[in-house]
Amino acid sequence: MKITEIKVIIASPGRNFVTVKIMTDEGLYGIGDATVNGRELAVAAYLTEHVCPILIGRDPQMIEDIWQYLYKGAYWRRGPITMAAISGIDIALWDIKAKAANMPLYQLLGGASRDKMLIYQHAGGLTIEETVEGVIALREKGLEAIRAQVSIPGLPPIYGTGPNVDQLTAGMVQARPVEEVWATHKYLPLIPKLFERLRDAVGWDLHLLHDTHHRLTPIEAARLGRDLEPYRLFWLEDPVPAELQEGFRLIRQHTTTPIALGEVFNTIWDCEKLISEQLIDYIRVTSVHAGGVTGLRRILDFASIYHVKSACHGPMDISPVAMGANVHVDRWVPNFGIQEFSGYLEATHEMFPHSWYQQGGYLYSGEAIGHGVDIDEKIAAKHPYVQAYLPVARGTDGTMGSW
Ligand code: GCO
Ligand code: MG
Repeated sequence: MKITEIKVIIASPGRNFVTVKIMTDEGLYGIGDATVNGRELAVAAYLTEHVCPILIGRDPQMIEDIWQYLYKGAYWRRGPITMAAISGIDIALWDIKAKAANMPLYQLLGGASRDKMLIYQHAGGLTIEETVEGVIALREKGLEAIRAQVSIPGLPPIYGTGPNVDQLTAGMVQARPVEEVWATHKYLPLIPKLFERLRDAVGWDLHLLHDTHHRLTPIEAARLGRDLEPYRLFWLEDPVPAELQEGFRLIRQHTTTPIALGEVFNTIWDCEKLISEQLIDYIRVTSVHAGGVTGLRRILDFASIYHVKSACHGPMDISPVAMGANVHVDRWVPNFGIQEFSGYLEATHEMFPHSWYQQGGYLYSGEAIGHGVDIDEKIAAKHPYVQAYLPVARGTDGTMGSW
C-alpha cells in the first residue's frame, strides 16, 4: 500500500478545525485531527509545507516508523505544533490500518475492556446558584460526572462560567484575544463554598470535578485542595501550570484531593516525573496533541504502572475525529478513568459524520470499521477558516497571568 495524496482541510463549522485526509493507492483513506486552538494555520502550514510532501509514496501501514521519522527526523523535537501535525497523520494512519484489517480501531488495539465510557460535562454560572441549577440540569440528562465552575463576584465572567463562548462566537471574526480578569484571593475562598452548596443540593452520588485552569501557585493549590477535601471531588484539574513538574510535590504533601493534569502536554517527557512520582491521579493527554493513537497509548501504558488513570481532554476544540480516536483508546485502555465530552455544535456534527455516540452519562464507540469518523468535504467547503483566539487573563492590576 502507498500514500498517494494528503489533504489538509481547514474549516470552521462554528469553530476552527484542521483535518488531515490520507489517501492510498488501494482506495482506503484515513482521517486525522491536527487542530491547535488559536494557532490552527501554523499546524496546517507545518503539514502542507513540511510533512505531506515527504510522506507521498510511503507505506501507510508503517505507523511506528512514520511517527519516529516525523519526530526524530524533524530534529526539533516536541512542541505543540510539531506534535499536532504528527498526531493528525498518526490518527489517519491508524484509521487506515483498522480499515485494512476490517476492524473497529479498539479491536486492533487489543479489544474492548469495557462497553461504555464514563464522561463528564461542564456546568458553569455567574453565581453559585446558577451553577447548582446547571449541575442539576445535567444530572437530569443522565450525567454521572459534572465539572462545576463559578464566576468571581464583582468580576466579569471567567473561564467556564459565562454564557457558552462557542455558541456566542460561532462564525465571528476575532481580531485579538478577549481579556479576562482574575483575582486569586477572591477565588480561593469561593470554590469551597460552591462545592459545599453543591453537596447539599445533589448529595454524594454524583462525581463533581473542578478546573483551575493553571492559575495558582503550588501552595495556593495545596490550600484549595485541602479546603475541598470535605466535598470529595473526583478531581481538581490543572491547579498549577505544569512546566515545573516538581512543584506538584508540594501539593501532594498537603492534600488528598485527586489531581488531574496534562491537557497541554505533547509528549511522555512532559509528564514523566509527574507520573513516576505519583504526583497526579489522572493524565489528561489527548490523541490530537500527544502524538496520535501511538503517543497516547504509550503515555497511558506508562501511567498504568503508577496507578494513574486516563482522562482524555475532550472539549469542543478537540474535533469529533480526535474524539473518535480517544473513544477507541478509552474502550481498550485498562487504566481508563473518564472521558471529557463537552459536546459539539450541530454544524460540527454535520461536517464530521461519526459512529461514536453519547447516551446519558456515557460515550459508546460504535462498531464502524476504523475509528468511525469521516469528514464531509462539501460541507467543510461551506465553512471557511475564521480568525479566532483563546482569551488571555490579567490580574486586577493588569498583570498578565495564565488563562
Ligand atoms: C478543558 C480545557 C479546555 C481548554 C481549551 C483550550 O478542561 O476542557 O481546560 O476548555 O481551555 O481546550 O483550547
Ligand atoms: Mg481543563
